[in-house]
Amino acid sequence: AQIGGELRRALDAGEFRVHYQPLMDLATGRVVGVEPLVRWEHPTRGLVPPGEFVPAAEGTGLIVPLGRFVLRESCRQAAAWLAEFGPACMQKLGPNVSVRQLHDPDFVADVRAALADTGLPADRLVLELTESAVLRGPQVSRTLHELHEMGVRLALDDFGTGESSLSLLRSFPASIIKLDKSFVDGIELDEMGTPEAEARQAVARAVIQLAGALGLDTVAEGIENQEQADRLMRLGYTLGQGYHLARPMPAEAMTRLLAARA
Ligand code: G
Ligand code: G
Ligand code: MN
Ligand code: NA
Repeated sequence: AQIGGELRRALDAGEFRVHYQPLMDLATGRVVGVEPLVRWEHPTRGLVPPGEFVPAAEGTGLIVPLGRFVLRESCRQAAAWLAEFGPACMQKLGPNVSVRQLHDPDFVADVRAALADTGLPADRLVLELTESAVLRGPQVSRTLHELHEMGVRLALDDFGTGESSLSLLRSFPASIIKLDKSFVDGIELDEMGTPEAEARQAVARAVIQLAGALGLDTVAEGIENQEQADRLMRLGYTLGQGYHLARPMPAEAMTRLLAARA
């Protein structure tokens, strides 16, 4: 209960910041989009990572206004980058959306207003949803279809970790699959011939084949070294994200990266 009050106060006090991690073309290193990630600039604790407060914000419902803030701020920033650096570097703005936000009756209107007010074209926005968030019945399904009709795209985040990834894709209007980091970890170690590494590679291969068959784009997450990037490219992945490519960073640092790599 205490963190609930703290988060409300922090939101009113303007203590949340949006950092950005680039999505990159693995072959060229060019930026093709960004994932906004919220941070809490706490007056005494310093920069607090989302893992330490997003679950609490989801539990109390504060994720609804907090998510609205992240959406607006990142749409505004992406529109500015789009104007300055051109469409190739800002193909995807991928904010994370919690199930609580999808259940908020104002969510579709909030997205529409954020786009209208910032001038970001709808086709740049790719909402990142997890499988568990999407598997929540007719209300969520209607919301997703309304967003889809607006021209907003949807990405399935952490793909492969859910209960029913395959059947989900039949009913869900996704445009992008994000291969979960757990399948990228150790993917470069197949020369050792361990069953675990072979299984990860088999999943990564199956996901790219599935995406190809369904006409979806893929992004490989959590790439931490060049060997992983090389292996993923050999499997057919063209886009990636991870500490090896770039860590999440403040907007000003992202502007400098875009100036160099757009
Ligand atoms: O940076 P870190 O690994 O602590 O992030 C933990 C989790 O917080 C990740 O799963 C990420 O998707 C989530 N997260 C980061 N920013 C946001 C946000 O703006 N909204 C929501 N709902 N989740 C976020
Ligand atoms: O759940 P989601 O996929 O949105 O999680 C995004 C989180 O993953 C962010 O908090 C981001 O900081 C983190 N992340 C991004 N790239 C890497 C990476 O290469 N390694 C690790 N360990 N975490 C990463
Ligand atoms: Mn994400
Ligand atoms: Na992700």
